[in-house]
Amino acid sequence: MRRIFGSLIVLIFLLQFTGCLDSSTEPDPVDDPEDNSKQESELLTASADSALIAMVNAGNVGEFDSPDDMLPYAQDIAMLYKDAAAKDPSNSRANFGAAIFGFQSILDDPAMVELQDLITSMEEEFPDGSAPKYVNSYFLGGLSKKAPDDPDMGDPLEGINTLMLFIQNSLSTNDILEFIQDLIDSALIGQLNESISYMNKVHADNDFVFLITPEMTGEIETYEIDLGEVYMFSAMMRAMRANLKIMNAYQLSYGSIEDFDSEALIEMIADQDTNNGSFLTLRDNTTLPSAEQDLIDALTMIENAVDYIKTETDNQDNDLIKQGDLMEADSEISIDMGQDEDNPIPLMRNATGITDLSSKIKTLLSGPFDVEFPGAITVSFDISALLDNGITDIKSLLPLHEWNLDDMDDPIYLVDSQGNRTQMPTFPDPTFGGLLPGMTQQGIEDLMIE
Ligand SMILES: [Ca+2]
Ligand SMILES: [Ca+2]
Repeated sequence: MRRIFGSLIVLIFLLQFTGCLDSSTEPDPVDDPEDNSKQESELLTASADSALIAMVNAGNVGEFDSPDDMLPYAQDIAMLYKDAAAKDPSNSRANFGAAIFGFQSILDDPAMVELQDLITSMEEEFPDGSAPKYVNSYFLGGLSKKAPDDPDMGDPLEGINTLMLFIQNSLSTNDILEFIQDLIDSALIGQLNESISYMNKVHADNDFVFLITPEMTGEIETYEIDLGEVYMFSAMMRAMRANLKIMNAYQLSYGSIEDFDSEALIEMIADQDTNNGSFLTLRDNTTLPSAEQDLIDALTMIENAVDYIKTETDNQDNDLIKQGDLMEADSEISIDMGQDEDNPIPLMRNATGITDLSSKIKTLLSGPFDVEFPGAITVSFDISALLDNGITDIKSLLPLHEWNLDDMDDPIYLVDSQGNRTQMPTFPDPTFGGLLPGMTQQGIEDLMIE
């Protein structure tokens, strides 16, 4: 998780370049209250810009030993941009700064603080050679400084058990998976909601420009960010939010952990399965459809970026994304996909460039499409059915089966529709909630044989 915090900070650091001093719009001295707000907004924006330069300079002189040292700066910068955006919602520079620097507030989310504390306490709690070292090293790789090359790492199951109990007793909820899902909702998706809403306001300003000055980078060049890059940021944010929503759409919690071992896990899953538990059920009816919309919107943002950049008339030397970059990408796509007659998805063949590729992916997301399998079998897929809540309980898709918990060596077996043991899985819903429209049990068997 530290690595994720680190990446976020690095992202913030990279995006800091977007906040150079570019106070091209001097506030006009007027006494209209609305203009006063505009003026205050401009002043706050200028303060945020200065704070940004201060942060970069502090970093440049080696003041930051760790990303945490940057946080106070980032907090100030975010607050100033947000205040400026609140004073004047049409201040696109303030909205842009608030969208980018708002991400630091993820670290202030109470659940995130709790998780950071947990990780810190974990590293202190388990000395080298303890059983959870195995878990630390392999399952949480990167979190732990302990090396995974110690031959005596202990029994992995014992390690998991100890670690799970430790986590359970350390968190405010004793269910780590529920905790993580809530954390993703509140901290990550919550912040993306906020940043996307700030960024939407920037889109309205067709003349939006940020210059990344040498003062910001210590380099000789000046770089320019305009709506072309802004649309790309917006696309990335929507794609990230869609991924998080999809990850978080189903209930992953299967209950709290009394004594975590493989038998207990199997018993819990069997209990969830036979008693219609909430494990792997849809958490609500809005998340997946809104993820689908985010994906489509992300593609639209990419198309907007391409449209904007292609019609730019200014000198492209200083642009982060240049017209030439897009032409190169277009020609690579048309060469690659033009030669790709073996692509199993006929719809995806012969894309002519970024915009065409984007529109093809939108089609994939919006309804059924064919996929060709060996043996001249064509199967229809419909991702949109899943994103339209086609599956409310993933457990209900499992092939017909019986639990046999008296024999933990063989606790589950497949049955056919008559209840007899079988090797060939029998699917209660061969369409998998509409993902495979028109699919039949026979169709699946044909595919498995092929
Ligand atoms: Ca330019
Ligand atoms: Ca540009």
